[in-house]
Amino acid sequence: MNKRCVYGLLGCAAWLAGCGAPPEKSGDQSRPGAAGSGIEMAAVPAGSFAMGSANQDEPDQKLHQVQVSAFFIDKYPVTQEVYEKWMGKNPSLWRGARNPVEQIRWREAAAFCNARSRAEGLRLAYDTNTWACDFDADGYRLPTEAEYEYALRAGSASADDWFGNSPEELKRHAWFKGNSPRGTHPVGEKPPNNWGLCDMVGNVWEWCNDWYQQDYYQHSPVRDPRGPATGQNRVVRGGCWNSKPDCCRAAYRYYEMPAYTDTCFAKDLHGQIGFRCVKKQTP
Ligand SMILES: [Ca+2]
Repeated sequence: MNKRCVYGLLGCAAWLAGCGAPPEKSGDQSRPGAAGSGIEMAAVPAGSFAMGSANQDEPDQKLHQVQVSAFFIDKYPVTQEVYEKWMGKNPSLWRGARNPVEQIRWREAAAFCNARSRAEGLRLAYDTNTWACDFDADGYRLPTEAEYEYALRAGSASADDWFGNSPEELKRHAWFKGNSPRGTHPVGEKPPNNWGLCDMVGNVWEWCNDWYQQDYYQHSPVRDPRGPATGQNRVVRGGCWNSKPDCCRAAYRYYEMPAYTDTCFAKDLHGQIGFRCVKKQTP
């Protein structure tokens, strides 16, 4: 990854970008009828895809073939109303019930996954002492970096995003710096991708489960890569409301310290990292 998309103020990693989905009149991510806790999810089929970029200027994005097992993923980033309902607080800077929750640490996102699993009687994915992820558990967890890119691309062979790479299409499909100069937007305002997922590009960066390692793609397994065993930073993906177009590419890798809430010193550049959950599909 490179940090050229970052606005480094006072050494703080600044963030960027935006995207959206189908108008949801009821607007309630937790409405009855959705699976489990009422949060709408989509079924992502097993498959393989070309992960990364052919661009030689991106040394951490080496193009390689990856196989991904089937999983479920939230249709939207976790909203503020849902996070507050489950966790009893809302740390977000850009307030709005349907806006993505932001300004939460990686561990807080993992804790939300556990709370959701507990409420549904599922086996917790995260050990609350080590925060290691149990991929065999049927409970909720954060997506792997490979799952995120696979779900974002949604079967498209486009080198960039599922909607192609034109600036106009990016404006139509995502909230990013080009159309969202200040803050997040309610989830689902931009069109979904082919698998029904909204805001995968833009609006908020989204925490992934993986530790970030620049050369990980050089030696990662073909099947269900889960990131290096340890690291200092966790991967974030998809770009945010303050991102330049390059950071909104499906292959673009970014990262942050897991203890960081994204509240850096740069005023108006806060509130850029959110998350969504996945869970395994049991045969
Ligand atoms: Ca996003």
